[in-house]
Formats: sequence, structure tokens, C-alpha cells
Amino acid sequence: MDHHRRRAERGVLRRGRRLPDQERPRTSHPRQELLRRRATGNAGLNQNVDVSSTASVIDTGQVGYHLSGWLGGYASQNDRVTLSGTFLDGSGHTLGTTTLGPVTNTDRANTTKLLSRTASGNLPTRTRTIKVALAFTWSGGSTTDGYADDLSLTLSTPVPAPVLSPPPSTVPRYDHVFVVYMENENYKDIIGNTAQAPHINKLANANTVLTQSYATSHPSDPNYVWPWQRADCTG
Ligand SMILES: [Ca+2]
Repeated sequence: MDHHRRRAERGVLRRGRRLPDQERPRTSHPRQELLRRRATGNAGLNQNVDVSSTASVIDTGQVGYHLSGWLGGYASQNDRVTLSGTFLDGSGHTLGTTTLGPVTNTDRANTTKLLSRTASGNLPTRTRTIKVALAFTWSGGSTTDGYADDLSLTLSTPVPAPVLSPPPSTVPRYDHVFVVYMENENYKDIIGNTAQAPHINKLANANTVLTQSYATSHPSDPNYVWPWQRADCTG
């Protein structure tokens, strides 16, 4: 994400390059990060874009925005998606909105596909935040089949990244950290096995068990190095 271009966050919605065969939209548009919801019901996804760092330019009233996206749905079902941008002042009050879609089943001629939708204009003066919201509306069937892809919000002026000011930490430092490795037994053979491993289970029950921590490879040597490298520690 550069300072010219802000994209809506994907977040809780499933993303992927493919849909199930029976629901794959027929479009020549190359999908990169398709958004859809799987269960029934409505859903929303929001991202607040802080543009306060370019306030002085916005307040001239000459900063343009361009909101765009590919919106669609499944067959004759009217499951649909709306993309909106809400312009907020420094107190969170709404100064204006712009909306794309929804693309209804009628718009799609009851076929499964995505259609391009765009909106442009000038930011209201005093805009400090742009709330980008994606709203999925369920109509029928066993899944919510509104689709959205290639969502983009572009401003005509650079937006420098806001300066972050982390609060001072009040967490005390550890004087020492001891790590004890025990291996050659499977997790399930130890945790819960109070008959053969009463002490480790007592420790586990009284403290924290990292249930999503996994070995990186076999044999064991790389596992001693991996926790201390400052790379991806999620495995
Ligand atoms: Ca549906």
C-alpha cells in the first residue's frame, strides 16, 4: 500500500483465487483477491483510512478521490454487495458519502459474474478519515454469494503515512528467560497424561500452554534455532 493508493482490508472474509466450480463467476477480469462470505446472513467489513496527514491540501477542496471495485453475485440469487466511502471530519461527523452498487441479479442478467463500478469526486473540506465499508446482503440459498474484487480507493494527492506514537510501556522487563526443551514425545502423550507426567501437567494447568506452536521440521536441530530468529514466528 503506497501513499497514493489505499485498498480495503480483506480481514475476516474469505479470500482466494477460486470459487467452487458451481459458483465461479464467468468473467474475463483476472481475479486477484476475491472477497466473499460463505455462511448465510449479512456481513460487513470496514476500514478507516486516516488522511489527516494531508489535511492542509484537503481543505483547499481540490483533492479528488476515485473509488472502484468489481462487484457481483451468483446466478439468479440477489445476494449482493455494496461498497461505500464515508468522509468524516476530525470529530467523526459525516461530511459526505459515495456508494458503489449493489450489483443486483437483474444487473447481472441472472448470471454469475462481476461488474466494474466506480465513483469519483472531490473530498469534502475538513475530511480527516475515509471509512470504506463493504456490505454483503444475503437473499437466498445456503451461502451468501455477493462477490467483491479489486477494491481500490485512490486520492489525487500523496497521503504520507501517519506518524505513530506508541505509548510508553509499563510492562516490566524480564531479568532472565529460561527455555527448557523436551522432545521425542508427542504432545498428546504428555499433556493430559497426569498418570505418567504429573509434574508437567501441573505446570501446564497453572500456567500457559501454547496450543498453536508447532515444530518447524525434523530432525530436531532446526527447532532449537527457529524460536530465536526474528523472522516469521507463526511457522
Ligand atoms: Ca446465496
